[in-house]
Amino acid sequence: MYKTTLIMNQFKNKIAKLFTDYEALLSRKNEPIEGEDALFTRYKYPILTAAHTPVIWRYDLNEQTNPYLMERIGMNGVLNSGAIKWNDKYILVARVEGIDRKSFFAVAESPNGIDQFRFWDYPISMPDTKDPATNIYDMRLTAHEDGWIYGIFCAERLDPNAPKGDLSTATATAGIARTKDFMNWERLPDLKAKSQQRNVVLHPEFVNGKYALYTRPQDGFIDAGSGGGIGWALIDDITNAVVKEEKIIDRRYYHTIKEVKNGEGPHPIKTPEGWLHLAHGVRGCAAGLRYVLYMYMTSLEDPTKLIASPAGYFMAPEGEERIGDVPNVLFTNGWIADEDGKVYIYYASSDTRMHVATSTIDKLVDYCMNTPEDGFTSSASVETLKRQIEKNLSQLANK
Ligand code: M1P
Repeated sequence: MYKTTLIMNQFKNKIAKLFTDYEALLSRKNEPIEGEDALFTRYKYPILTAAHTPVIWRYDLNEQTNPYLMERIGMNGVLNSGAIKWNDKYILVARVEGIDRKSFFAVAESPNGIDQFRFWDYPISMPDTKDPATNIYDMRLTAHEDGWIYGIFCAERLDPNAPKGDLSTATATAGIARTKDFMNWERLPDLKAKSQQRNVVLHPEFVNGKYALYTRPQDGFIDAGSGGGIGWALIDDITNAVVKEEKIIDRRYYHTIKEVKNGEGPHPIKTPEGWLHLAHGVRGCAAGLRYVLYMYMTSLEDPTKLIASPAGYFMAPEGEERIGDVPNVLFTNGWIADEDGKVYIYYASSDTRMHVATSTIDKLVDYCMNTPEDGFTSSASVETLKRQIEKNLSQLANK
C-alpha cells in the first residue's frame, strides 16, 4: 500500500516537472544578437521547436495507460510557418511535423512577436478535397481585401503515374482554404494549373478586379525544371482557381543564389516605393542544395514589373541554423509588418525549427533599392566593386 502511494506520487511529480520545464521554455525571454544598426536582428533562441508543442499532444498523462510517462506521439520539428497580426497577437500557422513524417498545421500566438509563442490546444483540422492529400505544409496567409483570410499551402500526393513500386514520386499542388478565426477553415478546390505548383501565395489586393497569385511552376515534385522562376497569374474565381496564363516575374539565372529554384515567401508588403518581396533561392553544391533568403521589389502600378533586385542573399544559414533534418536551409513563408514600420521575419532553419529576425520597412526598402544588382559574371562583380571603391576614395579625399 505504502509502495503504491509512493509510485503514484512519483508519477505526479514527473508530470509536474514536465509542465514546469515546458512553462520555463515557453516563458524564456528572447535576446537580440545583432545591434540596432544592422539590416536585420537575429534572436538568440528559436521561437518554436518540437519541444514547444504542448505536453498534452505528446504525452498520455494517465498512469494506468502510460506508467513510464513516455511520449506517445512524437514531434519531429516545427518549421515553415505562415504569419499574420490578428487581434493584436502575433499569430503563426506553423507546419508541425510528427515523427511519423506527416505535417499538419497548428496555430501558435505570441504577445510580442519574438518570444512566448504558445500553441493553441488543438491543431487545425484542415478539411480535405475529394482527392485527399497525404501531406500538407508551408501555408502562406493573406488577409485579402475581400474580407477572408486565405491559407494557400502545398498538398502532396503519391504520383498516380509513378512506376509500380516507386513510393517516393509525388505531386505538388496548391491547396486553398479560407477562414475568419484560424480554427474553422473552408477548403476550396485545389489550384488547377498545367504544371505542378509549390510556394503559391495570394496577393492581398485585387488586380484588375481579379485575384492574383504568385506561383512556382515546376516540372516535377522536386525539380523546377522548365519552370523559370516565380510566376504571376490572375484568377477569375478563387472558389474554382485556374491558372490560365502565367508570367514569370522573378527569373532564375545561372550561377546565382537562385540557380536551381526559387519561391515566393510570404505575400509582399506594400510600401510607398513598391511591393517589398521576400523569397527563397536554391543553389546546388557538393554538399547538396543550399537554401537562402533574398529580396526583390515590384512596382505598385504594375506588380509584375521588377523594380529592384539586389544581388545575392539577404539571409543565409549561420551556426546552429545550418544543422537539422535538411541541412543548410533557410526558408520563410511568414512575416508581419507593424504599423510603426517594424518587420518581424519568421524563418525556419534546416527544416527543423522556427526563428524570428526583426528589421524595418525603411531599412529593407533601402537595402533593395541601393544594393547593386547581380552582373552575372565575375568581371561584372569586379566592376561593381570598383565603382564603389572609386566613389569611396573620392568621398574620403574630399573630406
Ligand atoms: O527542404 C527545403 C524546402 O524544400 C521545399 O521547398 P522548394 O519547393 O522551394 O524546393 C519544400 O518542401 C519546403 O517545405 C522545404 O523547407
